Amino acid sequence: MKCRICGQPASINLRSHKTAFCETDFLHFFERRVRTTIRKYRLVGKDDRPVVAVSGGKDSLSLWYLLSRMGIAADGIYVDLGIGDYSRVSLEKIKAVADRLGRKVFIFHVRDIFQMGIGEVARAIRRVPCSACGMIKRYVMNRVCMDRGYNLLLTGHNLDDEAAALFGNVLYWKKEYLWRKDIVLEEKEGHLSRKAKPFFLCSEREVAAYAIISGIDYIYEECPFSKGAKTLTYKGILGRLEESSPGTKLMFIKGYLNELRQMKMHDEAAGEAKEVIYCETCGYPTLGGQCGFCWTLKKLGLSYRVEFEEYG
Ligand code: Q46
Ligand code: ZN
Repeated sequence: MKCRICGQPASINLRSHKTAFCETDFLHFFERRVRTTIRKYRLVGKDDRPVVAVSGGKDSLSLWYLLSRMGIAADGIYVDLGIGDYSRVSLEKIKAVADRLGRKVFIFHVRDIFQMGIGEVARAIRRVPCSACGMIKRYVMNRVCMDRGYNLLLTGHNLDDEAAALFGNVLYWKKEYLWRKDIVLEEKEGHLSRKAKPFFLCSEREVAAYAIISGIDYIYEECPFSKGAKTLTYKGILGRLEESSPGTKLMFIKGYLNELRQMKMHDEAAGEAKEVIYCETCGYPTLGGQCGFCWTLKKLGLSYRVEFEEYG
């Protein structure tokens, strides 16, 4: 197979786009697509002060690197979950990219604040690790935005992540989550910062190829708590569908975005604003009383404290 642009032997075959590229032309193709997505959905404006949620994996580190190549200067934020070597190696990879880009990274150490790792925190509050982790990460990321003057949080979620999550929400008709996902979430929805996902329409395989070709050293291991996660099963099912009908995942997600746009326009026209309640301890949006973060600290007998190590 030959590269569509230069005719040299192709290194990556993109069946969902019915095309193939050599390494150099793939990089241009990928960056152009992300740039188009950012413009089309107005993910980053010239007055924005963005921060990237980095995990040490290919998605977030690639995003951080690509933004820098586009001239979008963004610092990073990492939540160190205190999971042994996994967290330690992740942080090493993040610091290497921070050095390469000349950017700063804020590091929140779960063990410093909660005096235990995420697995033990989850057990203490009787939640599964991923649920405790999600709650703490969301809180900490918003805190960095509020305290350090960032107005936009960018994450590396890719097409496969979003398609798997949507598939799960549709399969079990989780209406409370179904229409919450979006490529960009405005702050008026109860979020303290805008949130955007520039890789929403890029597959995991494309992002991995971009990372490898760009020489980004990322952590290959998955978080040990991801083992047995349902989203991995959904990814497998969608992967098989994609194999027999290339482009299915992209159609699924684009169709969802179109439906969502129409619903949001309808809601705005009907003036259906939802009331937001704020945590009585820290002021974070919550369902009532204390937010999950403050409640967890209280449950563990700890006082409210949020601190970050700053690197770079
Ligand atoms: S949620 Fe769960 Fe991930 Fe947190 S505990 Fe690990 S697998 S890192 S995206
Ligand atoms: Zn709170």
